[in-house]
Amino acid sequence: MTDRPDASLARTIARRDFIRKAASGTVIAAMGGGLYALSDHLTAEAKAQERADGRPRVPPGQRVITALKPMGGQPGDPSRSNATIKIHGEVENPLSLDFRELLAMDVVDTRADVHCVTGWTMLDARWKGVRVKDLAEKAGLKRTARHVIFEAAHGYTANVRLDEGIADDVMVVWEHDGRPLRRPHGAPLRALVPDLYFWKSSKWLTGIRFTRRDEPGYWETRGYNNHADPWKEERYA
Ligand SMILES: Nc1nc2c(c(=O)[nH]1)N[C@H]1C(S)=C(S)[C@@H](COP(=O)(O)O)O[C@H]1N2
Ligand SMILES: [Mo]
Repeated sequence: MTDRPDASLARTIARRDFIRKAASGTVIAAMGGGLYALSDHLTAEAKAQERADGRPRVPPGQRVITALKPMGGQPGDPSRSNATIKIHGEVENPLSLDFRELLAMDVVDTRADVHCVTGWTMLDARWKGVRVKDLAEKAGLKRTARHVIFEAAHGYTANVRLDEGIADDVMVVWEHDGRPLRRPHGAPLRALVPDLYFWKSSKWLTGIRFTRRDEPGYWETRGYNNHADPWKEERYA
């Protein structure tokens, strides 16, 4: 095996994998340019589960996928040493934190399910990072703040209502499943807003801006729902 199989070998491997997964009751779907494995077994199993908040584990219209898929976007600089994240807007003390300063905060290692609007759900993904709530507190969030804008490289933004943006499980993360985020998944830093469709989780995160007024972001101004609650299937505007 070489590190970089050529395209035909990659196709052969993908095909073998396809046959193996098909035989085991798992289907592969092509979406967003890539192949990925949807598991009917896992979907059925998880559909019977309930979350602590009483909602079903799998939101309506979703199927369970076995590994996080890179869904694209325009990457920023992946290096940790160049990374800074601005906490600004409706705060008393705007901050610009580098990677070391993030590591010095209360670092959380947790699990969260994520739900992509294209129909896949990834269960139990592991994430390491800091809570947005803690960042907001450190910067001195003003009472005038009503919305959170997750700002990313090349002008990508995603808007989240303040109460949902500073919920306990909303984070800035740099590790997924025990490894540094890979570049397609937003290295070095991405937002994680697990209970809204995954487009709200800006990759290549550069800032968190608190605002008085709502500011629909990249997908929200392109036909997608402003709120994006997977349990209400708020997919489109
Ligand atoms: N900066 C940035 N962040 C982004 C996007 C993007 O295009 N640019 N795409 C979003 C969408 S539509 C999804 S589904 C998730 C996908 O994350 P993943 O590629 O790690 O699966 O990232 C979100 N974050
Ligand atoms: Mo997406």
